[in-house]
Amino acid sequence: MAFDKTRKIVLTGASGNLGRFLAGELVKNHGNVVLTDLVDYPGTVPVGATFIRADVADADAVMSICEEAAVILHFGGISTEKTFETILPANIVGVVNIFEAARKNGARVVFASSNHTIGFHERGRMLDTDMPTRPDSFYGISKIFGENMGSVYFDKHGVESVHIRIGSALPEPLDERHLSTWLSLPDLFSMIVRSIEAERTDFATLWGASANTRTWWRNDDSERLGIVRADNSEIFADKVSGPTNDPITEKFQGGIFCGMDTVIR
Ligand code: 15L
Repeated sequence: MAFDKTRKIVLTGASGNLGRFLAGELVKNHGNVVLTDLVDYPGTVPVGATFIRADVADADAVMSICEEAAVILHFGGISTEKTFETILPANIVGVVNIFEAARKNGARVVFASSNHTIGFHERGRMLDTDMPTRPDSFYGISKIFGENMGSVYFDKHGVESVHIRIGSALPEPLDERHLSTWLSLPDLFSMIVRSIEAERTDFATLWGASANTRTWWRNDDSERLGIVRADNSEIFADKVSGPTNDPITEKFQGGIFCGMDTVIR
């Protein structure tokens, strides 16, 4: 059965770069899009969407925003390495609140996970999504926590979720590492559309990268969800900047995150 486009879709992190891109695309085809973020939406809220300012760490606010949602696209929280004290409410408590709201409402969750779940694997090593994680930061650990929440909530409560381990989602790749990790914005959106519309997802994990010639990632749940990637970073190979002088950054898939100081407060 086709997805009913009048059903409610909630997008957290709507005021961020990816959030704003997704909001603008979603309203073209969906009639009930609710956007939320801790900070105001920059500029005009896309016609057809509603914006509610809220903190994902606030369980009551999340529960109320997600009432009767069919799908929750969880792009909210912290998107880089920060102190554990900052990560805890935004990315740990926040993701618990999202999955609880999904369980209550029978919603599917699409989670913006990250390549920093596997950042300390060496560059050039081909990874499958079911290989051991190797986080490079508190941020990466928080994304593994989100994926594990999806696993438990599916096995225990039947809550479906799709976890997109986003590489570098940018209009164009900027450096050499991005030639392996780049995710074009159209490829991101087509992953979101299939994640919303697939009849069933169960618990699924995707590499959030385009069909890059220099990829380090293979074997995810794309085929099962009907996801086809259209773009390849190789066309930008002559334009990107070369390697940095930092041996840690250059050695590992997570790049600069691997050398960042990970501190509690
Ligand atoms: C991420 O998870 C970050 O949110 C983004 O800012 C980039 O650093 C990206 O990963 C990346 O690894 O390129």
